[in-house]
Amino acid sequence: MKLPKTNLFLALGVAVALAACSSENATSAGAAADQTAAPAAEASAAEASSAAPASGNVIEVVATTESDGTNHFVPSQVTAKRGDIIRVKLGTGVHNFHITEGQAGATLPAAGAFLQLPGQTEDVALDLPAGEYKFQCDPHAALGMTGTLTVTE
Ligand SMILES: [Cu+2]
Repeated sequence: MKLPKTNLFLALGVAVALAACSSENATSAGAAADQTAAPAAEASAAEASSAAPASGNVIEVVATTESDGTNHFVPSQVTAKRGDIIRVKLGTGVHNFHITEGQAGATLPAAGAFLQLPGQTEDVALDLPAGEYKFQCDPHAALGMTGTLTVTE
């Protein structure tokens, strides 16, 4: 029974390699459907959250607790176009994503549910007028788990 085990290792190796190549949002199975939208743009803009993607892009924001106990959104400064989607992904800890301030007259999305399983995601559609917004994790906002979102048309 060596062969099946070898095949499993090969399959895992391929999966890891694929995940590494598109680390922006390939790590959750739920992301698969949306990844075909703009793989090239994401590859070139990897880690560059300030690069404004085309409308409809998925922008991953990781909510995580570091080993030193601090809590962060990574990135904490996000630029997006109206119509884009923020995909909040849990690293470690328990966090939510809540846009608390923004353009006058904007209808802000409701506070997100708490993400508790590493890798769990929640999509937030940015049906918001251009402007500056603030987001936070509600239980950790006072500890600095906040961020800014710039929406462009
Ligand atoms: Cu939090």
